[in-house]
Amino acid sequence: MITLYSMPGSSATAPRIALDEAGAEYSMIQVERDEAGRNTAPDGYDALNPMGTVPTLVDGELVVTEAAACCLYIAEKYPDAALVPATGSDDWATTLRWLTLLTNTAQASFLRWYYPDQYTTDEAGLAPIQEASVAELARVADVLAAQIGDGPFLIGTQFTVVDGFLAMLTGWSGDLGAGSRWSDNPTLEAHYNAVAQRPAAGAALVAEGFPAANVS
Ligand SMILES: N[C@@H](CCC(=O)N[C@@H](CS)C(=O)NCC(=O)O)C(=O)O
Repeated sequence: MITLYSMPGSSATAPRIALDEAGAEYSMIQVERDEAGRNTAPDGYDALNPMGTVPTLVDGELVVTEAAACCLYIAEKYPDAALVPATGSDDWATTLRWLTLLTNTAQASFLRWYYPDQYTTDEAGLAPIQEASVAELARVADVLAAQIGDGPFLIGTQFTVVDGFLAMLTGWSGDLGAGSRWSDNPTLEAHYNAVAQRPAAGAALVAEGFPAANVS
């Protein structure tokens, strides 16, 4: 059975949505934080995930880290759930395109906003790093909204693991405050609601501390 190592509302949300959409049986182990905000991972966790971050997915002997990789692994393991388009199709390539943008540009930018101290040793540099992240995230939001168009999902009417990933990031963007929230964009708000209205994905989002559909 699969085990997902997680922290509430973390990058593990995207693979959790994928597991729930697939109807997979799995267990979750929470990686806690100490008073200083650092992970206090269970013994042996660093051997599973040398970066010390969440998520980590363990399936028998297999260990998968990186939220995007976990999502793709789940999609391939549960083909009946159709959580990615057929391998090699145009939609599959497009799905990889947006998942890659979400993880290596958007998610990375959010992590710089959340943890600016990991990107500079200069106290005065913290605020500028966050400001640059907010600006980059605004650009990405516009690009994503243009891709979604009438949607409701990133590649039209098929829900994929990338939509769960995007809903997670839209949930995070609430922390950026009014004016910078991705849900301030009507297209991204409609996208979030379309994901949150799905019984499995919606329940996972709420369980991770994100808003239910149509909560403003
Ligand atoms: N690229 C990694 C990023 C993982 C990551 O940075 N996760 C955060 C939580 S969202 C984390 O575990 N941070 C370490 C900490 O909070 O101590 C992934 O996608 O899995």
